[in-house]
Amino acid sequence: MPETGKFITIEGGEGVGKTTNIPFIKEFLAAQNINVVMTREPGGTVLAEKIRDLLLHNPGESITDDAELLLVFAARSQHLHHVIKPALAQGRWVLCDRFTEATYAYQGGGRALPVSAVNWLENFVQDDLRPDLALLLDVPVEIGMARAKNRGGQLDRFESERIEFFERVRRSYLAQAEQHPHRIRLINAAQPLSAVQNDIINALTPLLP
Ligand code: T5A
Repeated sequence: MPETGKFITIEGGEGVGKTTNIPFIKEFLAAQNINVVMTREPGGTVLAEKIRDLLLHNPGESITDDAELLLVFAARSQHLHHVIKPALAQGRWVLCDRFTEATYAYQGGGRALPVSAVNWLENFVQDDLRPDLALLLDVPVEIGMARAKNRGGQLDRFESERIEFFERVRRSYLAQAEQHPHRIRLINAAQPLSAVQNDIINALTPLLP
């Protein structure tokens, strides 16, 4: 039986630099001879990508907060079953752009749904599977929003929320990092990119074989 792979996630509010840093992480791990499966949430399978599309773009009717939470976990169940668990079982590492910490932040914090509901669904869908390491990129909300807007393109359903929503998202992320310091690493993403990437390497190094 191969050793189980490591499950790494990258988290943070809008425009913190997740997309920018994912190729860097992949290259860093490849240089250590670690073969990484890259994926994202919501998404990662055919059905989960369809759910992502419903969540990020207006599906023609308003989505209730409860339906949003359940759709996120429906997509996650597919993703875990078809992609994440098989890869980990083969000893491969998985690098996922967002995971359940985002649900605590966006649905629990942003939408103010009961954290107990998120927690129940997390246990139901994931059993005891949790990321080995969540890299939490943090910047003040105004900086992240400005970066996301400067990048151009249309804002999606979440990006169109008010600033208070993103303040609640950020508070939830910071509270999670305080609660789970052993598996959520807080990284100051307002630093120059080279300093952010140095912090990412320092967080990943203890997991290397
Ligand atoms: N969602 C997701 C939920 O509500 N619940 C859930 O459970 C899950 C899993 C998905 C949406 O779904 C929601 C949350 C999200 O709203 P997404 O695909 O993850 O969305 O995309 P976004 O969060 O919208 O990510 P963005 O693409 O907006 O931001 P990134 O990827 O964090 O930022 P990035 O890398 O594109 O960088 C933005 C700009 O900043 C620059 C970059 O060059 C780029 O121009 N930049 C820096 N500039 C200066 N200094 C640095 N250190 C920089 N780093 C990056």
